[in-house]
Parts: sequence; structure tokens; C-alpha cells
Amino acid sequence: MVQPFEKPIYVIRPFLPPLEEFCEGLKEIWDNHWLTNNGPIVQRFYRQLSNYFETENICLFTNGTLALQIGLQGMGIAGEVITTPFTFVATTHALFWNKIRPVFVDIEPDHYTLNPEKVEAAITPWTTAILAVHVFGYPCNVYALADIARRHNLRLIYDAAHAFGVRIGNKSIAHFGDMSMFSFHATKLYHSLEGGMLTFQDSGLKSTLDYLKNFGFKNEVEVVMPGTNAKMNEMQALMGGMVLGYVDKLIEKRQQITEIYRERLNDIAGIKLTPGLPSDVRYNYAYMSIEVNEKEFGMSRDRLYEELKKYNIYARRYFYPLICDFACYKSVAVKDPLTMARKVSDRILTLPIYCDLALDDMQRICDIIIELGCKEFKRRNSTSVEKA
Ligand code: T4K
Repeated sequence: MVQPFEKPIYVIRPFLPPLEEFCEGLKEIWDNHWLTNNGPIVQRFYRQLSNYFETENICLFTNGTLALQIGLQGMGIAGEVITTPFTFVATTHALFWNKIRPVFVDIEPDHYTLNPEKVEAAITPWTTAILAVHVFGYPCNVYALADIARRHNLRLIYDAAHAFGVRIGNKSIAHFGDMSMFSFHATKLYHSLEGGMLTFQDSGLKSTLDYLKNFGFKNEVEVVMPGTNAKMNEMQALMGGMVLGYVDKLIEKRQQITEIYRERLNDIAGIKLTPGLPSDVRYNYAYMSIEVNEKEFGMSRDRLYEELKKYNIYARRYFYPLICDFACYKSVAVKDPLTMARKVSDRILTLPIYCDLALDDMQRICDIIIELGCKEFKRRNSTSVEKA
């Protein structure tokens, strides 16, 4: 019998650079006595990211939620926006804070991104934009969505919170759509403690976004719009700049972990792994999700989630419930039956993945999952034999 872990294994564990490296960086902040409000380290971080994403059309924020909220405001999005119910709740909150009505449509079965056919069917005279999510870092069908947006004169915005480092062909994913939001939260594969970033195609937006995140100040005496406070600070930028130096290695390590998971869980009845991505996608291995089919596995997703806790493994049900089922969005009329989103949300389970997850530990996580499935399957079968 496989033994439980002595210490909790969480779904993620943030990467931290060597402490000495961070302490060295802190000296710069202590020397500067500059902590926030577009300080020198934020400016340097901006240049590093411009280089990484090959664009100057970047704006940094204190977190991804405020970035998205301000991005929508800066672009003047209003009315109805077509979006996915299978995401973190912040995606929809950003619409709500802009008094925009979310129109939820269904997702694709393989990579859980917006289904373009459903998007097109949901367009009304009030639709102004599509807010799609590269969920788990899996790219949306960017070409189909761009075509729909162009034909219907809609803006195309991506919640790319999970998609740092993802590329399609020879381009960063940041170059698709009118705007993309990246989250640098501690739980993401790439982080700056907390933080967020917008990338956008229209360079004219930059000053508006900069005003909006800094109370609307143009200079000491001019406030040009009612902005808020959503600035990134020096400590965040210091961490972000350091982690950037490690990001390729972090992605490589996660790829290794993912491959072992896939190898071990591939032939387990009732566990569905995500199919491979098109060959021109460079994936970032942001999350390791499986779908659990209760009938075939012998145990429901929720039972497995609870049983794993007994072994000190804290998997997560990203994303369950669907956003439209949260109390605060229940009053939003949903016309699409969301058949696929409901099915996936009831089956999905995100397993631990982070760069310092020991390979032995992940083998043990797989052993536990397999053992739990087999035990339950045998128990159910023997009960039905006894009954017969
Ligand atoms: N759009 C999408 C699609 C998103 O996924 C998110 C955020 C956003 C927008 C908004 O971006 P931000 O405003 O956050 O930049 C977590 C994160 O808090 C959230 O950022 C993330 N998505 C979401 C998918 O996951 P929770 O509620 O699951 O976090 P929490 O605190 O339960 O952490 C998960 C596990 O990580 C814990 O069990 C333990 C571990 N952990 C967590 C933290 C914070 C650590 O080991 N160390 C830590 O410092 O939302």
C-alpha cells in the first residue's frame, strides 16, 4: 500500500530564486529609496519584458485582475461580451466591474477553450467584443476567433493569465488579438509575487492605460480621467525580473513532469489526458489536468479529490463550478446549454505540478491515483457480484 506524504503536496509551489540573489537585489531598493510609482526597477522590468515579448506595447499592473479590468475600460468595451464560463472567476469579474454583460458560450472538448461556432451563434447587435481565455495555457483557436472578430467588427481580447511563454509559430501568443492579459501571480509558472501585464496592438492605448492605473494623472496638476491605483511596485518588479531569467528552465522541468504523468496515467481506464497540441505550438506546461470518468475509473472526480487529501495531496478542481453557477452570476441569462463546459467542469482535476516537485514524489502521486482507482473498482465489482 502506498503511504501518504508527510508534508502537504499542493497543486503548485511558487518558484523562488536563490535567496542571496534576491537579497542582492534588495540592496538596490534600499539604495534607491524608491518603492513604487514607476521606479527604476519597474522601468527595467518593462524593458526586459519588451525584449521577451518583442513589443513595446506593454503595461504593467499590480495584478492580472486589475490589468484586465483596466484593459477593458481603456478600450471602451461596453454592452455584451462573449466569453467562457470555464475559467477563473476574475475573467468575468473584470467584465462586471465595467458594467459589461457576459454572454457565456460553450467550450471545445479537447483543450477547453471557447468554441468559435458557439461564439458566432451568440453575436447580437449589442455584442462589442470576445473575451477568450487561453485556459491552462492552451491557445484558443486564434485564427477562427480573429476571423469572426473581423467579420463582425468586434474587439478580440485574450485572458492569457496562464499563457506566459506560449508561442504559436514564430510569434508569442501575446501578438494575437487586440489585447492580452498575463497574470504574474505567485501560483503561476512565471510570477512576480503578484502582478499583471497587458500587451496590445494599438500603441495609442499605452498612455490611456498608464493614466488609468495611476489615478488618471498626466502630470502633477492634470488628472485626465478617473483612474484607479493599480501600479506594480519595485519589489514585484525585482522578483519578476529575476524569475524571468529562469523561466525557460522552469518550462523545461514542467515538461519533464508532464511527460511522466502522461506516461503513467495514459492507460488508466477512466482517466482522460488532454490530447497533444498542434505542432506549431510551444506549450508552457502551466497546469496538469485530467478528466475523471466515474463509471470507468470506479470513483468520481470529487471522491478522488477528497481521497487524495487523505494522502496529503491537495489537487484542485480548476475550474469548478462554472462561473455562471456562482451565486453572484446566477441572474445572468445563459442561452447556450454549455453541455461540454458542464461535462468538463464535473470531471476535471488539476494535479500538482511545480518545478521542484521531486520525480519520486510524482511517481508516488501516480501510484496513489492508480491504487485508489483499482481499489474502488474492485470494491464495486465485488459488491455487484455479491448482489448477483
Ligand atoms: N484569469 C485567469 C484565467 C486566472 O486563472 C486568474 C488567476 C486571473 C485571471 C486573475 O489573475 P490575478 O489577479 O490573480 O493575477 C489561484 C490564484 O490566486 C489565481 O491567481 C489564479 N488565477 C487561480 C487559477 O489560482 P486559488 O484560489 O486557487 O489560490 P490558492 O491561494 O488556493 O492557492 C492554490 C495553492 O497554491 C494552495 O493550495 C497552496 C499553493 N500556494 C499558494 C500561494 C498563494 C503556495 O504554495 N504558495 C503561495 O504563495 O487561486
